[in-house]
Amino acid sequence: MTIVIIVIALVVLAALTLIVVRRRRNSAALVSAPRAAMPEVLVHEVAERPQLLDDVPVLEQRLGASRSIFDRVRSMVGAGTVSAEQLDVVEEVLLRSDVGVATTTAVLDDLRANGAPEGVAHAVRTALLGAFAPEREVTTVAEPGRVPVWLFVGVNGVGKTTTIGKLAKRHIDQGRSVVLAAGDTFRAAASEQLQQWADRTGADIVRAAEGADPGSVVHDALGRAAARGADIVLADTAGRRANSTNLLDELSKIRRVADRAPGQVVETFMVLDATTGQNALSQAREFHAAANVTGIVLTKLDGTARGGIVVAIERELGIPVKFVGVGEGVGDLIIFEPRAFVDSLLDT
Ligand SMILES: Nc1nc2c(ncn2[C@@H]2O[C@H](COP(=O)(O)OP(=O)(O)OP(=O)(O)O)[C@@H](O)[C@H]2O)c(=O)[nH]1
Ligand SMILES: [Mg+2]
Repeated sequence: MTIVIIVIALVVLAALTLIVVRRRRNSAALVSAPRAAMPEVLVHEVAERPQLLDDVPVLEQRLGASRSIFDRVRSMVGAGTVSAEQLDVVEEVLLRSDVGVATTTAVLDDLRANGAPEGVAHAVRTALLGAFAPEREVTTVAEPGRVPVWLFVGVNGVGKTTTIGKLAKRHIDQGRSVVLAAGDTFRAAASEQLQQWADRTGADIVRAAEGADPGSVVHDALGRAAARGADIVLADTAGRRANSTNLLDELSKIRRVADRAPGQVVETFMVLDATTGQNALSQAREFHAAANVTGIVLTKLDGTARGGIVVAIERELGIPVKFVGVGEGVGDLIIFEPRAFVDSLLDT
């Protein structure tokens, strides 16, 4: 009898031990479960990062010819007094880069007077930075009850319509509803091109037949935007020669219409093609007079452009560059920041 009791007790003990051991294993498995899952999460993140970098253009990688023009300044060694040969190289590089004579002279004067305590590239970088206005704002709000309008002007082929497409995407990504006004009624293909951007970005669009009055298209777009409570109207205009008085008068008229309630023009962007160099400056002067430009969009900085034109525009016209185009894709637009721009040319 005693033996039977001992055997039963041993069996119960063995069973209890087994249960406890199993429980421990299970709880160990629970604790280690998240650890086991972590590598998957990490792999996922690592896989996505390169894509993100592809999507967000990095100015330095997109500057094309602009950065290589500054190679000889970036590679200058030594600090302190700047030699005559170094001054010659800086002068040649700055003129080639399109910063213009006024800025080049100012930078050379600065180097002669103050030397380059932290190296020539650093001194040129600081001098160029001084050409830019310290602040630049992009306005997206109008007076209460009015719809903000961004108007885009410029000569043929500079990138107005493409820039509008890129900006529509940006506004929509930021939660704004957008109405595009196809104010380029010169060619049927122009409003078709804007329609494609509307389809691609999910923006609303108002367009009219070829030859229609551009002012009335803008007027209709404002009506639609007001009725739908849209957040912003982006108005395209036909490319026009900067020296044609009639075309510039027409532009002033479009601007007046766009600025009448329920609309309010909060930004007039002059779009300039960076590859046209100093020509862009003379265009800018003509348009500024007709359209009261509030900001520049400088496109095609990714190609053969010599980026110094950005500096010349700001210094000689006093109009801030607000966006730069660095490619044909919808994401290829960068909010312009002088420091990042100058760094991308001159940082070693
Ligand atoms: N590489 C490059 N190409 C650009 C950029 N912006 C525009 N383009 C190209 O430039 C060409 C002209 O662009 P559009 O947007 O049609 O120019 P537009 O000013 O509207 O031209 P018009 O309506 O004829 O006056 C197109 O092939 C665009 O893809 C840019 O930042 N970089
Ligand atoms: Mg166009």
